[in-house]
Amino acid sequence: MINNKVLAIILGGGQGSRLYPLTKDRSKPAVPIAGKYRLVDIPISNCINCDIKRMYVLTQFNSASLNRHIKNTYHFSFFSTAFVDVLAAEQTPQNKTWFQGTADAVRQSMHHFLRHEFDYFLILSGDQLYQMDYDKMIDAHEKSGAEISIATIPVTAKEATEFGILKSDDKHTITSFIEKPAAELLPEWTSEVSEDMKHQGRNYLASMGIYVFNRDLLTKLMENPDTNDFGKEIIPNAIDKHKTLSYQYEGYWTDIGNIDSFFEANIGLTDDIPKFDLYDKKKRIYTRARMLPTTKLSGTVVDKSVIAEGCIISAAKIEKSVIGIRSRIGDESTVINTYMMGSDKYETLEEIHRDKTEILIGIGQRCFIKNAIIDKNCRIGDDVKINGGKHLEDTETDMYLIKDGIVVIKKGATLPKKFTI
Ligand code: ADQ
Ligand code: ADP
Repeated sequence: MINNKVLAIILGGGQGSRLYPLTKDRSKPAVPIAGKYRLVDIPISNCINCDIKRMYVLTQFNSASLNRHIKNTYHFSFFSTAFVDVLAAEQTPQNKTWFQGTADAVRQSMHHFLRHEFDYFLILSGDQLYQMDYDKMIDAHEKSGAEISIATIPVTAKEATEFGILKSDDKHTITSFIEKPAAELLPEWTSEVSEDMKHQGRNYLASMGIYVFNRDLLTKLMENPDTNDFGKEIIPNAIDKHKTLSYQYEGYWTDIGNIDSFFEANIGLTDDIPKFDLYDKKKRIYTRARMLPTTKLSGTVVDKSVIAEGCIISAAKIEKSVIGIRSRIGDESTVINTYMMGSDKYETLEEIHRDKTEILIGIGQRCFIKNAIIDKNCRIGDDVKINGGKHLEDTETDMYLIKDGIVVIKKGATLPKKFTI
């Protein structure tokens, strides 16, 4: 089944600077999460789960890894009109610049979208972790007679300054909107929320950056070349002129746009009952089927961790960590509170001898690694110690970056034996 009323646009990221260095060599949607997925798998899976099967992923730069992932993962029937297409910022005779913002990205790709038949644009962010049934939002949009709907969620005062904050009337029509208000302005922006939300101190209604637009309206709004951003311009300008519905959601939703929230979201998967449920049969998260062998563990005490397929592990201890595909961790090593993304390939004995490789891909022996993100294909020598935490200052070298106490080892970096951070 395909929902023929909706065309989904996934905003795959601008410069991706807040997720640097994970976005150094890849576009944001291609950043690996949860040991075996990519960021873009989240909105794509949410769409597939409600039969929205025509999707464009807009990204600022074309990465081979994103294209390969999409091409190898999302195959629909030969007879179906379903597709997932990546549109990277392209220079055309009319447009010599990159996307100037989220609305500009949509504007520059409008000619691709309007070739299709549909009634509603569903605009999604590419850097959020959540499972949502967009069908219900589209239904509410239709029933209310709104021209725009914004998915909203109650947030705390601390979070409110990071989001678009709005107020709505008793019919959930949005009456005012402010993008990322300064803390001093917050007292004017509280909303009526449920008892449960009030109890959690979540008194502000935030935009989740998920929008439904009637096709004709967005087409018209995109004709104004001076508006570049949904949050800063399109939405605040539109609410007075076009009925805009607040579609309130209270499930788990988190923005994973920076290193800290990205790390927390991944490590959160190791909780006894994670807020993000990868085991829900009806809300599946899809990714590339890689046909990897099972994981082999020997002599390792594993506590509260998730381990992807194809790993070879003989560490002493793995605790509260997410270990990605094809990871190799050597004898007597300890890994705590760490997200290891894994690697793209196994090194064969032949290759190791031929290249006289001293430090193999993965984590060597007797290492101690805590509070770190290890990007793909890193080579961590024996006796390396990484002790991340707030005691470390933000810094960057060729091999790693430290941000908010989290040590991020860059993709493909080699840490020599006994290296200490
Ligand atoms: P932000 O997340 O700060 O706020 P923005 O930086 O515009 O907004 O990003 C929205 C999404 O678009 C992200 O997934 C981002 O990666 C992507 N994006 C940004 N620039 C892009 C570009 N040039 N090309 C393609 N994709 C791009 C927005 C809203 C707030 C709302 C929060 C909720 O503006 O009102 O509260 O989302 O997270
Ligand atoms: P994963 O999703 O498993 O992380 P990637 O898409 O990053 O995989 O690819 C893993 C490895 O396999 C990379 O080293 C890449 O070069 C190689 N690879 C995968 N698919 C292809 C392909 N179609 N053509 C060439 N190389 C590929």
